[in-house]
Amino acid sequence: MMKRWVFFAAWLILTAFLLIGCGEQKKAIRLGVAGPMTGSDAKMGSDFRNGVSVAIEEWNAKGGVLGMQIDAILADDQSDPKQAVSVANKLVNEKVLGVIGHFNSSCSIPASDVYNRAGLPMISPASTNPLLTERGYPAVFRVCGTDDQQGKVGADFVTKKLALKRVAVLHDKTTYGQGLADLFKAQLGSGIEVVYFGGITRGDKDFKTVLTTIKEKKPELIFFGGIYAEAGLLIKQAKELNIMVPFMSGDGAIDQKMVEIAGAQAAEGTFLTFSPDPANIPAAKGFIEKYKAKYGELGPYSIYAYVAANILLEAAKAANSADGKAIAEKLHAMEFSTALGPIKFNEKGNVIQSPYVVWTTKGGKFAEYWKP
Ligand code: ABU
Repeated sequence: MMKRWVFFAAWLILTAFLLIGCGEQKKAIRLGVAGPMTGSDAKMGSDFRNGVSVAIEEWNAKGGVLGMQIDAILADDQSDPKQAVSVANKLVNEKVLGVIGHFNSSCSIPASDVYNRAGLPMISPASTNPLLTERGYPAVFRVCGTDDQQGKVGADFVTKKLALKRVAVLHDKTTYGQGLADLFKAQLGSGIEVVYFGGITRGDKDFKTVLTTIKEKKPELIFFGGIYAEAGLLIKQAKELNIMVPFMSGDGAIDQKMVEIAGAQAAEGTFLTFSPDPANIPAAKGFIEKYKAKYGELGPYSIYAYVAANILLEAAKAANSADGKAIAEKLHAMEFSTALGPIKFNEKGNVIQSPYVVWTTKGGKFAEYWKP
């Protein structure tokens, strides 16, 4: 009889443990991390994943948010707008707290239609096309700047600092790449002739035909609106064709992968517009050390993904709610103390301050070069 009671008590204890365990599992809060986890932009997706992981680890060590531990759900949009809409619908169905993503503006814009309909907050670490925040969606935010801002800094650099007269402008026909090329061109000084303006196709590997056409136009600089993979190939092939003028691009190309693809020698002296170096921001020090110890060198948007995740979680904590509308209201109302310094959003969901500078490649690395 006694034996049976001991067995029964042990069963009760085990069941209680299992129930508590299951309860805890069910209670995890999930954060969507959306971007290109595969494909030619996958480095940016992995930078997002790593940046958000550091934020989640820190929050979980402090007890999570809203009394629950936090998990990331990765959503691979493959840099494809249709896939972005598909994964956005999945994240909505998964009832995530919000989404950190996407990377490509051509993905963030259609995905934001889905999140907006569901009232789900989205913070893009990296999508810079102005349209993302131009449609009055109350829960759509970005922690990066916009292409009208970086296009102006690029154009001012070419006009005032380099004082050039002949420029070729290329783009990758995407929302971001063509948008940035248009905004760069539109803001060049009136004395500058754009001797070539045209697009390449993403995924192509041989750009020698277009580069030969550009060479014949005798530009003093080639500007490219696009991402690091094509930028690297263009730089490499331009040098192979003996085109010795500087190459310039934007935030989509400022990644070590671009240097790897081009080769450090060919990439030397490339100009890139991007935000100032976070290594000079005291508040970024802790994150940078932690990230490097775990994942190696930061990508351009690693810290932006970390900051976006922290901001979303801070807003949920302040709202004391997982409701998207309540979180979005806090996102609009609060000023956030972040690793990039204080961040406040304007009524559109853009950061109020987002300075751009010109960087250059030197010895295979990136260094700040010019401030407007
Ligand atoms: N802003 C860099 C590239 C990502 C995008 O806006 O498409």
